[in-house]
Amino acid sequence: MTQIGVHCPLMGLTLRRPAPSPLADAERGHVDDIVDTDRYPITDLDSLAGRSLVAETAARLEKDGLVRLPGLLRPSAVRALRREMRATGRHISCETTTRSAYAGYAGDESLLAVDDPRRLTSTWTAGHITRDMIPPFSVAQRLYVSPDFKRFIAACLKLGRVFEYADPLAGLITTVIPPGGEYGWHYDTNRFVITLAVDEARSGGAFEYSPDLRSPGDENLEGLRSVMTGDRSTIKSVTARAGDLQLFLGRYSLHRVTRVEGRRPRLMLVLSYAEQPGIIGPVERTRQVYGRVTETHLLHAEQALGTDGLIA
Ligand SMILES: O=C(O)CCC(=O)C(=O)O
Repeated sequence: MTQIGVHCPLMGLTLRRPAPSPLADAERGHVDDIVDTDRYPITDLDSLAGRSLVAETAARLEKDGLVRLPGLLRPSAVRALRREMRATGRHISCETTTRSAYAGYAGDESLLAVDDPRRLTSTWTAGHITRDMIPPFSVAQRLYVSPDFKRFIAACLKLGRVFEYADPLAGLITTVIPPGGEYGWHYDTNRFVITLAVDEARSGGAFEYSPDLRSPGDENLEGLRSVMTGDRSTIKSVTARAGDLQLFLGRYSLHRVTRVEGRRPRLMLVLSYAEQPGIIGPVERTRQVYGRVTETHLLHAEQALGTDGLIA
């Protein structure tokens, strides 16, 4: 560990203490100490190795809807992240709910036929460490805001640029699935999501998905029914190890996390970026997912209303 000398004039001494950790910095934040840049040269995307990393990652993502980069995080960063998240995880509670596959189903469910697959639900038992609980010296914040990391993600998705969420809670969260818990079948509202495994389950806790079960203009409700009633013929399964990064196109592929076995919670860092800046989640959904909201959410909702209280 690097030490720095701090002169203490009262005692006439120079005290030694560890150099402060770098802080998250969206302008210059370097990540060479936390990302294995020898294996994954994300800080030098113009190099031959950088270009081939992006080309290969983008091609696998396009073909399979999912790509995993094993050991992207250096072991020392994995240990630090695990320590941080285990300590913060003590402040959250895990709730059990049953939900359909559609996080934002806008229609009136009671109008659906009794056997409509959109009524099918699965069980969720999980808690969330939200962005406001993660300190700026954490490996998680440093990676999330890093300009190099964002450039890498944008390049793999063939986007000009990606933006952090402006939402104080979402954008950067750790999903905590306790022993016996699971994350039910669902589609994401975002086109893509990035996950980084912090603590894997001793057994269970696999990520399962049915690639491209739906597509633009084709909801494939019969496919949804099959998967949610136990048909495994289209299912693929991956188990990430701590330090592995995964890019996943979750809007079209139904997915879930299977029951966590053993005594250790499964911790997964979820890094969400948007294609436009300024994204803030709606109040109702934020309350539903995280159990609370911030003033930013409330103000954002107020601003969407005219002064007469009607939708602008
Ligand atoms: O924890 C995971 O592996 C994936 C979580 C997930 O499905 C999601 O964030 O949409």
